[in-house]
Amino acid sequence: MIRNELQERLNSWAHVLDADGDVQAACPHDCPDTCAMRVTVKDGRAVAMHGDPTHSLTDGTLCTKVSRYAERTYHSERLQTPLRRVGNKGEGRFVPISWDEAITTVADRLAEVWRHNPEGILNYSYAGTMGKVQGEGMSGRLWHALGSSRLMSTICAEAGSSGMKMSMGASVGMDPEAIVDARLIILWGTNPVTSHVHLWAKIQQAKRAGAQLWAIDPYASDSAQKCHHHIALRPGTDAALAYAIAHVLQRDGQLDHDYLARHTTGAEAFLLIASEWSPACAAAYCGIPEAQIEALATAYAAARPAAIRLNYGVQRNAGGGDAVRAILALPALVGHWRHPSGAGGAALSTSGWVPRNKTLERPDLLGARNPRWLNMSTIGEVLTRTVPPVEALIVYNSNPVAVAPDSAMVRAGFARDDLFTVVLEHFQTDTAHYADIVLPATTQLEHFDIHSAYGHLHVLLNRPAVAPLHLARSNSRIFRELAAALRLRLGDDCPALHDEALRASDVDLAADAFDWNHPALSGTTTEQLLTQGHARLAVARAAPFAEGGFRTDDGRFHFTHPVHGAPRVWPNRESPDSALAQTYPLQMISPPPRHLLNSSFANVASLRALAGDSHEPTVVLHPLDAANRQVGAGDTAIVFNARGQTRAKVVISERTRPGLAVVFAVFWHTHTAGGSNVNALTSQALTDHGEGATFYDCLVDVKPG
Ligand SMILES: Nc1nc2c(c(=O)[nH]1)N[C@H]1C(S)=C(S)[C@@H](COP(=O)(O)OP(=O)(O)OC[C@H]3O[C@@H](n4cnc5c(=O)[nH]c(N)nc54)[C@H](O)[C@@H]3O)O[C@H]1N2
Ligand SMILES: Nc1nc2c(c(=O)[nH]1)N[C@H]1C(S)=C(S)[C@@H](COP(=O)(O)OP(=O)(O)OC[C@H]3O[C@@H](n4cnc5c(=O)[nH]c(N)nc54)[C@H](O)[C@@H]3O)O[C@H]1N2
Ligand SMILES: [Mo]
Repeated sequence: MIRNELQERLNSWAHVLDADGDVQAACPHDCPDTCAMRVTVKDGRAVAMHGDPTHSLTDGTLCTKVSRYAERTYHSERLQTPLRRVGNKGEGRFVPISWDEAITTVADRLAEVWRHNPEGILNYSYAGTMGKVQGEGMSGRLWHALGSSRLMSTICAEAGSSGMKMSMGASVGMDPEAIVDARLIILWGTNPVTSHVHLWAKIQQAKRAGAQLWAIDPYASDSAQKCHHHIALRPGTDAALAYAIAHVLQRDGQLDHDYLARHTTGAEAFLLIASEWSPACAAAYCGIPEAQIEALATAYAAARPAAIRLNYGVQRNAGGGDAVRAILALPALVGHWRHPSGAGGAALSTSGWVPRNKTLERPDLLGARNPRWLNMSTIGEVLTRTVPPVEALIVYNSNPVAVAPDSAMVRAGFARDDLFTVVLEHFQTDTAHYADIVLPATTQLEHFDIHSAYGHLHVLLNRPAVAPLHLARSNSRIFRELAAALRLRLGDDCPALHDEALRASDVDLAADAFDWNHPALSGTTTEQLLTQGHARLAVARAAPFAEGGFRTDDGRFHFTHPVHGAPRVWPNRESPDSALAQTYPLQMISPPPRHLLNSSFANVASLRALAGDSHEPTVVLHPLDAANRQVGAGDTAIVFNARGQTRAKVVISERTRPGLAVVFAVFWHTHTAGGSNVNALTSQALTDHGEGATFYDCLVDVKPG
């Protein structure tokens, strides 16, 4: 489609508000499912949200959280006006100011910092919305024009995506929806009942048709409890388990030698290591029965097609990237990718299938400048130790004070008096408490956007259903206005600020989000997107790698890497075998509860009223560990280590292993008794690949509170 027509058609999407009736929208949240939604509007007010029945994965239903999105939008605590801090940082005392004063204050300060050190400016943003327009569309252009410090977006998925890139060349794999046809499904470090319930519906469909379900998870998660088999390994030992499965496949003559020879490289080196990981050896290391490894390997070789759904829970520890590489090796060893249904292989992220336009954020505006990179997973260290220091921080689409590891250091950084902090938000979050200026942002019901997904192969549009509430402005508008204000102040010294890219409308940004000439967005796909608001990319569902064709340079699956060799079995940084375990003997993981979305929704009363892990912070302990510490069910306990502590209500259950504490996350600090959530305990250590966060690599102890 020619660009003018595309823009015109997108324009009609962005600007028509149905007075009464249903408005087509997309769920903005950081979840693999990215649902197509319908918003019922009455008298200019959104009154109900529904899943779109025409979208194959959404299939007419929304999760419990997002069906409350209108409650969140019309929440009495929504930020209404720009605010200026009058109290101490972190205290939460602010006064309302006008937008003029807010933009002037922010632009003056950014210009002042820029004049002596452009790298003194840093953005902190993640996937509060996954939309291309309200995400980094306009903001990315501004940071590139200014040449400010660049943020490494590592807090969630970078270890796994690096591992996937090393093995397969990109974040590609099975179409997750193809899983309905699998005969055996392994849920490896993922809890879809909680974290992407629409895929769970497809898995259930496969189960009803006779598929055998296995969960590999240290905790008997809601999903693991619904599987036929559950392997409750010690956290961070997945690579050893994968090697032991490979050991059995090799020993029992189950390798697909033809596939290995034609479509892979490095199998010999991988299999040599596997030969050392006998089931007995791995069983001892992983803390599981040897018979489970034998049974899983045998079933995995026999079932056709067999699918592995691995997700990010598996890679939040020291060896996360190599664990993903070792797991991805399994379908290549037995040729599961060959199955014509497309239900054989592995699915982590689908983002590599999306024909993204890599110039949306206009990195070319940097010219010859090469600003430093700073890692969001170590924001505590970045703000307290980096030289020259970060002097201005602009936070949007994220709540780092609550979600980043090692809260004490994060808070010390945000509390710096010489740091100027701006927070664009819906609510007065833990992070907004530390802002100098708070700017009220629109929600997905109030702005336009375009989306792709990381757990399915569709693209979606989001039409604003209602006008912005109060004085809220969209991220894209705020960054456009800031760019204009900075152009006035710095234009002659920073020519990139004059670029047209900084005047782009939301529709221009949407038109720049994808490569519309790519075959995956063929004419009919784009037409469908523009008429029904969502469309499946024209990517073959069936067996993308049956004949190789991986995204690596040579099209082969890579068992080894030229620099890093074969995947290693890394001990956790905070391993139960380490000296630290003498003082803090429990391993702690902090996965998501069902009705919160990272730290979003933590302030929605009707969700918090539901019983269970989203009601209040809890710590799940094995009966033996609880008895040893004299804590009883329902007591408040203190979970602690050298970095800090948090209070949580004790749940005693055999759903966890002896030696493993499970604390569901992420509640706001301000909602937690004692004022510190679980990230007071987590560390800023990084993963083997991708410099990702290691939230689930953490030793603690528990005492009565
Ligand atoms: N309801 C809800 N949904 C969400 C989110 C949310 O907060 N709430 N967050 C969204 C985001 S940002 C993401 S990244 C995804 C995350 O969703 P998933 O990728 O499913 O990952 P997690 O929920 O982090 O962890 C899944 C499981 O991994 C297990 N696990 C922990 N450590 C290990 C280990 O070492 N090995 C193995 N095998 N398993 C381990 C945990 O016990 C947990 O049950 O979910 C998204 N969806
Ligand atoms: N202990 C522990 N910590 C974790 C995790 C864990 O499993 N355990 N999970 C980690 C993972 S996987 C992730 S991805 C991170 C997620 O961490 P974040 O990306 O920070 O996600 P949220 O906590 O949901 O915060 C998103 C914020 O963006 C705001 N927001 C939403 N839409 C908009 C918008 O359009 N404009 C503006 N300006 N703001 C908006 C929301 O109000 C919300 O406060 O947390 C990590 N932290
Ligand atoms: Mo995430």
